[in-house]
Amino acid sequence: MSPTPLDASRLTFGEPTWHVLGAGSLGSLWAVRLARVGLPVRLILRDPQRLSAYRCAGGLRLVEDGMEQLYPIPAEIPDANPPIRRLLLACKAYDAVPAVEHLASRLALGAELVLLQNGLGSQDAVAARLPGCRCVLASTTEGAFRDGDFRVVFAGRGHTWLGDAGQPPIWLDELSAAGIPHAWSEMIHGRLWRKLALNCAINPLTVLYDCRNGGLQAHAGEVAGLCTELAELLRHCDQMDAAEGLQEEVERVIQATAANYSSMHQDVARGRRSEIAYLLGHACREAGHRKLHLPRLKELRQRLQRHLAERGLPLD
Ligand code: NAD
Ligand code: KPL
Repeated sequence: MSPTPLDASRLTFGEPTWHVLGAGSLGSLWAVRLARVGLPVRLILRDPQRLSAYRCAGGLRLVEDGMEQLYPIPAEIPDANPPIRRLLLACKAYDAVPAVEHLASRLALGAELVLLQNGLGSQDAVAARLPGCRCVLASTTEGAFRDGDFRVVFAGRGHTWLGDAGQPPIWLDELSAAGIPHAWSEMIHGRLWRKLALNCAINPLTVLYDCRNGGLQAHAGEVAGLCTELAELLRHCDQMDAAEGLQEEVERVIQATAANYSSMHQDVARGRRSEIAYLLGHACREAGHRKLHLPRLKELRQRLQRHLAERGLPLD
């Protein structure tokens, strides 16, 4: 979808700025698309060193359809002064709570946050720390990666589902104007659970077998066993729709992404922390709370943790 320049007459005076925390892959992708249709955007970078590196770089570079463009979006550090009314939290799940704790004093009462984290667990932890704010959950199939400092490649067109228990927010119009394909979902938890289950069935095995997603076709029985247990967990978590046809979708995703390395495989191969605690860890904790016996999932988590420990990576 190509972006539509925003009709400035639709912007009311004092339209909240989109603060974007995390100038990584998805944060940059969102910041650029919002800024280039004239919406107010400010990046929040980790510290003064990152801010000065950003200023030296002259802005964010986005590579889209093979073309690179520079976007000099204003940036600041978390300790800056202006209050925040709208925040896109675009960091990894394990960074979400420390990031909002650092910003808490700047968040206006009733501030709205979009939580872009994969998996489950970080969203509730963030919301619990910000009782006066609205936390909208997001699940996306868009793909982007960093191939340099403040340089991001838009690698895969996709869709983002957003939702919470309330009514759709008015700023969805701004996402449309910015060409960010999205839909409001009253079943956002179901979507996040389904994605979590897909990630649990695929990502850890690609790490353990050191293979691309397609390599799991040689381990179809193991994948099927995991899907049986994941579907049982989803049903016990009242996610009937998310449990439906899980194994078939996992097989389809393995086939459709056969040439790709999963995100967890990429993290581990680069010696980076994985989001295991919010994927397999969350699944195992929820099974434990419900006293469910899911031996394959439990064993998979133990194998993955041993593998991470051998490489000196965090187990959670
Ligand atoms: P990323 O690592 O590329 O970017 C995260 C950025 O947040 C980094 O630049 C990091 O320095 C920054 N950050 C962390 N804590 C911060 C803080 N306190 N203050 C300022 N900056 C801080 O991560 P990503 O790939 O954009 O992923 C974000 C989330 O989206 C993850 O949960 C990921 O699983 C999910 N996701 C990513 C993709 C993708 O294609 N990249 C697709 C689907 C889902
Ligand atoms: O979401 C993915 C990931 O790698 O995290 C899948 C769908 C498994 C594709 O690799």
